[in-house]
Amino acid sequence: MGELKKVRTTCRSCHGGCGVIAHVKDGRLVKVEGDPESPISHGTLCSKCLAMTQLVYHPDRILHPMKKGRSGWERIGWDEALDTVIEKFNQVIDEFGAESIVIGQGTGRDYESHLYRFANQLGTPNVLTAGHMCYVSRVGATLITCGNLPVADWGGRPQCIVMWGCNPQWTNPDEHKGVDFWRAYKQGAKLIVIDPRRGFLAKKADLWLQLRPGTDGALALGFLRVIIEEDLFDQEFTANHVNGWEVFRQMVMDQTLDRIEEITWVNKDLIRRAARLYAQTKPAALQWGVPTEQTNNCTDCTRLLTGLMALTGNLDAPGGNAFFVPPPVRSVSAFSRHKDLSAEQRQKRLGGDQYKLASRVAMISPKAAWDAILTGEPYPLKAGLLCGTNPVITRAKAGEAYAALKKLGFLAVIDFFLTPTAELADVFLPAGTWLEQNHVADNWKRHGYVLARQKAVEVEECWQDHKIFMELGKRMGQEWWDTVEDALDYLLEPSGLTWEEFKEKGWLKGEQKYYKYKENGFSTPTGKVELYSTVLEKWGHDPLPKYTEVPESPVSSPELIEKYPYILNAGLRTPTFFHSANRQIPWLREIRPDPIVEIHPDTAQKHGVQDGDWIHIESPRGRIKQRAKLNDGIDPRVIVAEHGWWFPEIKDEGHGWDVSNINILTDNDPRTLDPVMASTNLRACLCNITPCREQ
Ligand SMILES: Nc1nc2c(c(=O)[nH]1)N[C@H]1C(S)=C(S)[C@@H](COP(=O)(O)OP(=O)(O)OC[C@H]3O[C@@H](n4cnc5c(=O)[nH]c(N)nc54)[C@H](O)[C@@H]3O)O[C@H]1N2
Ligand SMILES: Nc1nc2c(c(=O)[nH]1)N[C@H]1C(S)=C(S)[C@@H](COP(=O)(O)OP(=O)(O)OC[C@H]3O[C@@H](n4cnc5c(=O)[nH]c(N)nc54)[C@H](O)[C@@H]3O)O[C@H]1N2
Ligand code: SF4
Ligand SMILES: [Mo]
Repeated sequence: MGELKKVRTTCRSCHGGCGVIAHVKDGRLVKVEGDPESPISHGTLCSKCLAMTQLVYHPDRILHPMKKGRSGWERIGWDEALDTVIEKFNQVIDEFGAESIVIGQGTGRDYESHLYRFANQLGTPNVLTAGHMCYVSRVGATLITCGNLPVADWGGRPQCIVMWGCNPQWTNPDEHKGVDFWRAYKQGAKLIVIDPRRGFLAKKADLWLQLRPGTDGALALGFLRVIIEEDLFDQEFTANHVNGWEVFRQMVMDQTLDRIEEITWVNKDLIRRAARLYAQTKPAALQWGVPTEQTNNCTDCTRLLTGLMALTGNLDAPGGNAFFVPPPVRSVSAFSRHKDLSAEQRQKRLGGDQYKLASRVAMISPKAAWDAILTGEPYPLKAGLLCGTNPVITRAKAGEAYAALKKLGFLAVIDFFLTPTAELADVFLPAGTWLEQNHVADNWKRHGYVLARQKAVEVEECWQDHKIFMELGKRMGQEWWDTVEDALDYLLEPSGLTWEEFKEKGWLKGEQKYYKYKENGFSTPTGKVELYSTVLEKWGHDPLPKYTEVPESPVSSPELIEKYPYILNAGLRTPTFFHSANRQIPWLREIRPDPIVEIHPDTAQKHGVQDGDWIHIESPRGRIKQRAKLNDGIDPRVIVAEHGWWFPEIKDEGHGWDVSNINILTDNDPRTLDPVMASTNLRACLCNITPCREQ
């Protein structure tokens, strides 16, 4: 019997951060448990992490590099795999230029520092992430508005919490985990929930505003109207720290609550009560969720919500929305060497002229990538490397994503499993999970912490992503370090700690200070909160935020209503799955075996649908099927569907990618995207439902 070893590390089965004690016996992970000393999770863990023993040793997991030959996938060694990628990349660079290579990742996974460093040294401006519709969009819009991302300060004891399209009990998004919100709530804070669906928090809320999906920008204008009209705003703050206060105030006063009620479906008296409660309770924290970004209103909505924090004096206030001070380590952007990308290459960024904010935060929209592959315009993409992303399932208009990736001349994918996206690749590189890596975790977040993630186990030939980027880069003559740990020493250098010292310590926290603007102003061109944006004005866009009607809605597309009478709200997270991941993990799949679409009982009755029936959901882009669950907590005009579905148990190449994949139905037409960020309308398009004949 081997000895039991306990390794303190940090989870990353979602955006990560929870402290874990990994139990290892004979080099094998046998169990994970929560670390009670973690400042992020205080000993709690969720089902995704608890099932890691099943993911790490899953029989379908790919444990060695592979290349696609005539008769399918063939096992190869790392040398051959890396050389194949490099050879192809060099060929494309010689013939077409480095910009014809696309490097991509999905949601935040703690390796963007390495991915961007690789891409920048390669010389390609074309990095594809999920950031256009998630988080980076929030960071980009707040950078130009108030210089940094304001994060709900749960530790500062907010007395009022506005949960604006966020469900942290299930999603534990980004910075702080749901447990910190919960602690703040339990201390007696008032709760306002803004959500089209009556979920766990809406049931607990003092006020629940059940808005029409996608109309958050209009509702924010309604809040602002009440706060300004009733003089509930912080006069000192607006007089001294807001750029364009007078024009902004006038624009808001031009809105009427009757009109806002009509747009949002929220009763105007309820808007008034909620705005008063938020503005009159100090301090108050507003937690925004990703649905506010997955619209054509992404940038403006984020700016309006920032306006609410600013007007009520909650910006950088304890218990409000703070700018957390990072610990002294190198930032992702310092590590990434964005300077290495020449101005000439930067100018070639796909869609850069059009989506200026996306370009400023160094990424492209998926639509621009698919167009370049499918049409060769403005120039062709010829090769790609995708790490930890499954665009065939997770990007809008999945049929187009599939066609483009299938056509791409050469594709390498880094993942654990042969997903529908990985099946389209020429080379597969097997990644190590977070239990198989050393890293300074959470360094991309803005909560003021970095956390030690240390290797607990090694599994066959799998490499941690960071190492893959380093080894590819070194073979292309790029500047890297000998080992992953050497690179971590560099990341940690400003703290005076080495990786070995840091991993013993476990975590570092920046020294928090509030109201920094009182000394230094805000990091914007005017030093003020730019509710009137000088940056957007320079780019030729409206400097004032506004609400623009959702492009496919009962209001903007009356011609579609007869055929597609319902609003499809696609992408509700569920606790056990992370986007397209985990469908093959027995413990997790057992909890939620089928893709679920929620419909109101009245709507179900109209279509002769019973709870549990399979139904077809159809939009102008296509048709899929999911299993109906009746829910009277949604509006009868709204359909709420899960995203991320494919079926690993279907053993052909497609793994059922087009059976229940809700993104077959969503759209990416440029006319429907956010004009500066290219955000996609994932949470509001039109659809119809019909019962499936075959159940
Ligand atoms: N309709 C609709 N679509 C959506 C959304 C929605 O709300 N509605 N949400 C969107 C949002 S917010 C996001 S962020 C995107 C996410 O989009 P993606 O990031 O593309 O989605 P995932 O399914 O999380 O990632 C896919 C792959 O990463 C692999 N993976 C996990 N961890 C690692 C790792 O450490 N290394 C490597 N190499 N691979 C790893 C998994 O096995 C999985 O196959 O989806 C978006 N899609
Ligand atoms: N278990 C699990 N956790 C995850 C993920 C996952 O796939 N699974 N994904 C991760 C990722 S990448 C992200 S971005 C985060 C997102 O996490 P959150 O920001 O919490 O986003 P969601 O859970 O998609 O939606 C939050 C709430 O918004 C409501 N909502 C839907 N449409 C609208 C709308 O138009 N307006 C408003 N105001 N509310 C709306 C939903 O009903 C839901 O209750 O979660 C992360 N955590
Ligand atoms: S919430 Fe995220 S970081 Fe925490 S245990 Fe679950 S998957 Fe891991
Ligand atoms: Mo996301």
